[in-house]
Amino acid sequence: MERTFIAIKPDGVQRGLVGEIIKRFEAKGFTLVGLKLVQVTRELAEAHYDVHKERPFFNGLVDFIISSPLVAMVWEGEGVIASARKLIGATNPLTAEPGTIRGDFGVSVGRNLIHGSDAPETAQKEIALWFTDEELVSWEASLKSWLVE
Ligand code: D4T
Repeated sequence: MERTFIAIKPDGVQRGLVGEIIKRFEAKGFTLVGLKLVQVTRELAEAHYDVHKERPFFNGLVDFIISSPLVAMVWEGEGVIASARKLIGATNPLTAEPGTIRGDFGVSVGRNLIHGSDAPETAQKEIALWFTDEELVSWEASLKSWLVE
């Protein structure tokens, strides 16, 4: 079953949006298989955003990610990677559609509340970067037969 890495960034935690954000993934019908509050090290933040290391916003982004705790999660479900990106909305919250997390709660690209893996390869890489196998729990929701044919 497909899995994706989702992080509620420090602004989402500081603004008290953890419950609201988790609620949306639960309500959609995805299954939470990993969850932890993390004070991220600079090393981990740089590894996570390695693909952006030449971009002008890289240092500010890393400083932001390590400025306060974030909530790291793994969610499971059919099509969860692409669907999570839709729930999250466009990178710039000002252009993100209303109804998406960024569209409903954000105004700035540098404070866009949440991260979600953008493809199967990145999901796999990010899950391995943020979680050990022991931290992930495989379980079947009793609601499953009411969510999936
Ligand atoms: P993430 O990776 O956080 O889910 O965001 P996106 O996938 O939607 O967008 P991204 O990889 O292009 O950007 C990564 C991260 O950098 C911040 N950012 C981005 C920023 O601070 N300034 C910028 O100009 C851009 C493009 C926001 C998300």
